[in-house]
Amino acid sequence: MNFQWYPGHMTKAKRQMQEDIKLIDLVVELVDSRIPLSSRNPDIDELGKNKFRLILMNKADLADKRQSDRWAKYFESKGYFVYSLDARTKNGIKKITDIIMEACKEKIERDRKRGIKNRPVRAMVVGIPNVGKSTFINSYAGKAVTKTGNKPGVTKGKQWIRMGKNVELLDTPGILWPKFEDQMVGLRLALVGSIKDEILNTDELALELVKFLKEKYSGILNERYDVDESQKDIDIISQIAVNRNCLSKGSEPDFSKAANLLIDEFRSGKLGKITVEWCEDNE
Ligand SMILES: Nc1nc2c(ncn2[C@@H]2O[C@H](COP(=O)(O)OP(=O)(O)OP(=O)(O)O)[C@@H](O)[C@H]2O)c(=O)[nH]1
Ligand SMILES: [Mg+2]
Repeated sequence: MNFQWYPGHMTKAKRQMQEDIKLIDLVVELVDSRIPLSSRNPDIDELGKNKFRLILMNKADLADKRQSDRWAKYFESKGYFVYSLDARTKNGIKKITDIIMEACKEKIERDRKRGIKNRPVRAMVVGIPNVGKSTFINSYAGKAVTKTGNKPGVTKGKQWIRMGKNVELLDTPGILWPKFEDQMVGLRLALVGSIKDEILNTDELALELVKFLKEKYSGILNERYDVDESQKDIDIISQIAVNRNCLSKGSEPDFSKAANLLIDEFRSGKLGKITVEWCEDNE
C-alpha cells in the first residue's frame, strides 16, 4: 500500500492538536455524510474528552437524506450535537453560531455564575483530509473575518478568527487521519475520493462500486447508463463503456475509461445522493 501520509506527519499533527485542544471549549468535527464513521478518527474522542462536541455532517448535498437523518440520531444518542451541511454554500451557515452556543451552554452558564460576561466560546475545527475544513471555515467566517491576532499569555502564537461577538475559531484546522488500515474503511474513503493513492486501482474500485450500488441502490445504474443490472459486475462496466462511448484508440470499448467515468460521476453526485456507509449496518 502506498499512502501520501507518513507516520512522521501524523505524529506531528497529533502533537499539535494535543496542544491546540487545550485552548478551546468546543471541538467542531467535520465528517463526510456519505461515510460518517469511516471519515472519523477514533482518537478524537480521547483528544476531545472534556470538551463540548459538535459533529458537522458535511457534503450533505451528496448524501442520502434518509441515511443522514439516521446518522444524526445515532450521533445525538452518543451525546454529540449534530448539524448537516453543504459547506460550500451559505445555506444554514448562520445557524451554526446558535448551535455552538447551545452546545456550550454549560460553559456560558458557568461563566455567568462567575460574573464573566461575553467571553467568546473558543472552537477548533478538526477532520480528516479533504472533508471540507477549509471550505467550512471560509464560509462560516464569510466576509466578517477579523483575525484577532496573537493574544499573549492565553494563546501564544495562535491566530483566532472572530465570529461575531460570541465565537472565536482557531484559524488552523486540526488534521486527523482516518483509520485506513481497516480494508472496508479504506475502500469507503477511496470511493468518496479521500485517499488519493487508492488502496485499489480504479478498475477494482469501480467493481466495488457496482457491487455496492446493485445491493443498496438497485436501479440507479440502469437509470443512468441504461444497463442490465442482472449481469455480472464486470459486464455492467463493459456495457457502460459501450453505451457511453468510452473507446480506446483502436475504437474498442475501454473498460478503464468506463470505470473512471463511473467513479467520477458517483463522486460528483451525478448518480444521485448516495450514502456509502449505512447507519443500520453499524447498529
Ligand atoms: N459537494 C460538496 N463539496 C464540498 C463540501 N465541502 C467541501 N467540498 C469540496 O471538498 C473538497 C475539499 O475541501 P477542503 O475545504 O479543501 O477540505 P479540507 O478538509 O480543508 O482538506 P485538507 O486541507 O486537505 O485537509 C473541495 O473540492 C471542496 O470544494 C460540501 O459540503 N459539499
Ligand atoms: Mg484545508
